[in-house]
Amino acid sequence: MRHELCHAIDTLCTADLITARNTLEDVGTEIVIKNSATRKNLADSLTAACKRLPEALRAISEAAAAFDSELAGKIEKIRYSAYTLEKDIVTFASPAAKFSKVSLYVIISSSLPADVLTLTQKCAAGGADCIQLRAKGIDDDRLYAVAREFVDICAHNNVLSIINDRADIAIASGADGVHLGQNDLPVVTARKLSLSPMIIGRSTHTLEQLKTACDEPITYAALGPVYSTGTKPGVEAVGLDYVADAVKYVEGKGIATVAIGGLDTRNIGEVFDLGVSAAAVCSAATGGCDPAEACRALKTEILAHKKS
Ligand code: 3NM
Repeated sequence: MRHELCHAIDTLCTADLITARNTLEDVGTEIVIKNSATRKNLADSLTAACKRLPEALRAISEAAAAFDSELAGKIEKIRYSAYTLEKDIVTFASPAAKFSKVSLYVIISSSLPADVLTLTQKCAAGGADCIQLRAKGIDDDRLYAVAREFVDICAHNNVLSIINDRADIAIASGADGVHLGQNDLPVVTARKLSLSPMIIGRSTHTLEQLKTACDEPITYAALGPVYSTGTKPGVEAVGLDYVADAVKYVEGKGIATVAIGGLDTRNIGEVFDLGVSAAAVCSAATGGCDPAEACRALKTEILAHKKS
């Protein structure tokens, strides 16, 4: 945008602009607006800068309109890009904004790099909004290598990438976030490790756990297993009642809810009817011979039930 702006104003004579300056008699230099320069944090500074940019561009285009309508038009175009730039920056900086687009969250539960990468590609093609790499019992060097490729594929397909359990691998591989189980790192500690804001999800199986999780800086709470599932054997199902109670509890807290466990095309609509933000699915998405088609079918069902 800076280059576009420089190019657009090439036709103006810089010497004329500088000699037209009158800082000494500028009435504006004496004005002090209370609290105008108070910024509590960098986010405040960003907001102020993002507001000032379009204002400045508007002033330039209004002035240019008096003598060069083509130049005014070019500046207006740059002003519109400034609004999109602000949106992109805020979205990037806010894990919640990023995660708000997620409805189909696929878990790839495999330690075989070839499987992980082809499944990632297929699920992304089928409409997964977010994919989690759940590779247990694999050495760190191999996990890191597969995580990097996994993150790359997700990024190319505009899909969010999450690493299960391991905040260190998530940060090192540049993933969008980490999913932490009840016995993993505290959320605050994981946040401290990361220089940029990351998505952090926490597993919860009871209202007690959910209440604790909501006091931590999480992006989403996973609620499950809704139904008993072979992917997590021996864990008692929490059922739809927990999902309903959890959705109510989380309301207004700015935290997303992700139903998980035993979900497939026949029952995935039920959790969306209760108001969850997303559903996480492993076997129903990746267990058959056509994961892309399975994801498409799940997504169709979700869109028929998801509340806006
Ligand atoms: N976590 P599927 S349930 C990995 O309740 C996982 O925290 C759960 O796989 C939890 O879609 C679950 O095949 C398994 O049932 C999800």
